[in-house]
Formats: sequence, structure tokens, C-alpha cells
Amino acid sequence: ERRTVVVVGAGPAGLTVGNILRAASVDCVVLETESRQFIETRARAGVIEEWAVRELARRGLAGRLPERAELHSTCEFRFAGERYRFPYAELTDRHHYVYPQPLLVTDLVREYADVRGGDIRFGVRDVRLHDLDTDRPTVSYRCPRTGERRLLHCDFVAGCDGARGVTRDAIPEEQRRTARQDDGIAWLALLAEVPPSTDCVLFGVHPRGFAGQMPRSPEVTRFYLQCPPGDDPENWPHERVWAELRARLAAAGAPALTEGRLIEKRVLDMHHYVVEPLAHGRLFLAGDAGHLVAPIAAKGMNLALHDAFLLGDALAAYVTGGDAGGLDGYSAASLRRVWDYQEFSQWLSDIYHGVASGDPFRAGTTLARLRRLFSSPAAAAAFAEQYLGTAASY
Ligand code: RFL
Repeated sequence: ERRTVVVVGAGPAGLTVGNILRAASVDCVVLETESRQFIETRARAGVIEEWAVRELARRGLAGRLPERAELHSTCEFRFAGERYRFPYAELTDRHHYVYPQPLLVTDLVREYADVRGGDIRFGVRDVRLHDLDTDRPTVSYRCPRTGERRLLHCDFVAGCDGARGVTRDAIPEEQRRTARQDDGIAWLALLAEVPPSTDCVLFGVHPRGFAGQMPRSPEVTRFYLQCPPGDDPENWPHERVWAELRARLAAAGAPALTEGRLIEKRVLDMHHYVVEPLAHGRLFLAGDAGHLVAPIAAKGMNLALHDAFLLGDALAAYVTGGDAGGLDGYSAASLRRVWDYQEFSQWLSDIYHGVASGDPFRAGTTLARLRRLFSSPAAAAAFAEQYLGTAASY
């Protein structure tokens, strides 16, 4: 079987690449290990930056987002017992869109498979890449029903299989560099069946540890609690979770938290990596497959979309017009935004975790940084710009 492009992984990155290729009439197939139902309900990210929404809309990929996303214009910090509203939209004229990842993935699958007639194979097993440094690479996988191995001949492979995928490892170790950072911190990521207690994102910077509230919908809210790395979610029964959220998000005049059933509880280690370069022969990595940023600054899905726009356009330009410029420049263009967002996430991680570090000197400088956001217009403008994401190039 022959396809021009094989896309491995049907997350936001892979589905966006697939859609761009379909729009350009480039023959492709998307391979996904999970089922359609699973990917359409996997709860993860929720924040999409305005430039990414605009770019999705321009390509006819915004789906139901314009009707269903919530537009956010403010976030709130809580520290030293007080609330500090940060009206970023007033400073930048830009917003955050809150649109849960499963809804985005559902829209993208529907557009790719049902509207644009794209080929997508769910439940594939044991995906392997071969002959990437020739101009005739192949991808093989085991068919879920028969167990038999299938071979796809192609011109290009888009590695969009996320942090636990296999495409990254197809680049020989001596030809890639992986930069890693481990913050030595974890977050208990929670989903609760409650409306948010405040209409915006909350960041609690507290001596007991960071706590966050991220609204997802009128019915479901995400919360985060800093915890020791490797902690067991079973150590966090219902009562302890709510008591800790109440303590860490306490502030004068703040409305009480709406408490309710917890429907997801998992521990995420705050670690990050970047693979360089993001290309090897005919393989191009996009999204979490090439770089992971912990959900500290809500950047991961935005980076996945940025990669997908660049890579989809570059592949289409090469296949339809022989223009290799986009593919040659893909890795460098992606990595500029990746490193910019990694740097911001590190900066924010220092703020979130500094007060609870046990080091009084670091706690003092952390509070100074926080106060500066609310006393220096220059500091506020710089924070707002990075929080909302670089608009340049898209
Ligand atoms: P994905 O979404 O992980 O998709 C990869 C797909 O590939 C499949 N797969 C394979 N398919 C074929 N062969 C293989 N060998 C395969 N191995 C895996 C997987 O099943 C999957 O369907 O990667 P992609 O497309 O790069 O998208 C990245 C984003 O999903 C990720 O960065 C965000 O979810 C990160 N993130 C957040 N990002 C934001 O921008 N804003 C947020 O508010 C935000 N919150 C979050 C987050 C991630 C979280 N978790 C669980 C890590 C909150 C959480 C809790």
C-alpha cells in the first residue's frame, strides 16, 4: 500500500496535519493506537491561545469552537492572604479561549474523517518506522483485528504520537540531542464535577504549595495541587483534596469554593524535554512527540498546533509545488516558539513553587516578583505578552 504521508498519532498535532494535507489534496493516512471514542473523551488541556484559534478558523478547522468556547480576559493570583486580579486582555487586547481538548479532538476527527473523507486507522498495534534516511521510507503496524503486519510505503512520516510515542526513538541517538529539565515537583491534577468558584483561572501561591483552578465548562472544573513527585493519588481522599484547596486558595473576600465529586485524580511530574532537531531524513516530529512542557503555563496544546500548521503547510508546499523551503526550515521555526514557551514555563514554575520551597530567601524573591506584576506596568505587560503567547508569525 502507498501513501504520500503517514501521520502517526491522532492528537491535536496529527489531526491538524491530516486536515491540512486533505485540504491540499495530499494523499495521507493517520495511524492511532487508541479507539475513536477514547481520543474523543480524553480530558487534558483546555486553553487555546488567540492566534491558534484564528489560524484554526482560517483553515476551516475551528468546528464548534466559536459557539462553545469561553473567552477569558482575566486571571487571579492569590498570595499572602489577598486576591490580585490580572486583566491581561486590557493590557494586550488579546484573550484566552477555554475549549476542552476532547472537544477540539472531536471536531478535528469529524472534519478529517467524516467531512474531508480522510483515512484514519484506530487501534493499530506495534507501529514501526523503517528506511527514514532514504526517499522511500515505510511504516508498518499490526492490524487490530487480524494481528497481521501491514506495510505502508510513503514519502514522508509525520511523528505526532505524543510523549509516549515511538517515532522519536526512530531518530538514531547520535543524531539527536534531548535537553531535559525536571523541576523535582509534581501536581495532583483533578477534575471535579462543579462549576468554577470564580469566573477565571486562579493561581494560589501558598507556603503549603501551589494550587490552581482552571475552569473547563459550567459543569466541570480542573484543579491542581502541588504534591511530592511520585505521590500516589490514593493519598488524596476527597476530604483532604478539598481542605487543601480551601487552605491554599484562601484570600480575603474570595467566594467559597464549590465542592463536589472528583472524577479524575492523577499525579503529573513537572518535567520537560526538547528534541533537537525535530527532523531526521523523511521523518518530522510535531507536538509532544518532539517536546514536552508540563502544564504549568498551559502551552502544550498550543505548541502542538503551531507545529502542525508549520508542518502541514510545509508538506503540502513540497508535495504540490516542489517547494522544500518549509520542510528545510521546519525544525528551526518550531523550536523558536518551543524554547520561548519553555523559558516562560520555567519562570512561572519558579513563581508557583518558590514560596513553598522551604528556602526563605527564595520565598522572599518569589513574593517580590509577584508584587512587581501588580506595581510595575512594564512587568505586567511583559507577563501578559508571554502568558497569552507570541502572536508573531501566526
Ligand atoms: P497527544 O495529544 O498526546 O496525541 C498523541 C496521539 O498519538 C497516539 N499514540 C500513537 N499512535 C500511533 N502509534 C503509536 N505508537 C502511538 N503512541 C501514541 C496517542 O494515543 C494520542 O492519541 O499529542 P499532541 O497531538 O502532540 O498534543 C499535545 C497535547 O495533547 C498536550 O501538549 C496537552 O494536552 C498538554 N496540556 C495542556 N496544553 C495546553 O496547551 N493547555 C492546557 O491547559 C493543558 N493542560 C495538558 C493539560 C496536559 C495534561 N496532561 C494529562 C499531561 C493538562 C493535563 C492534565
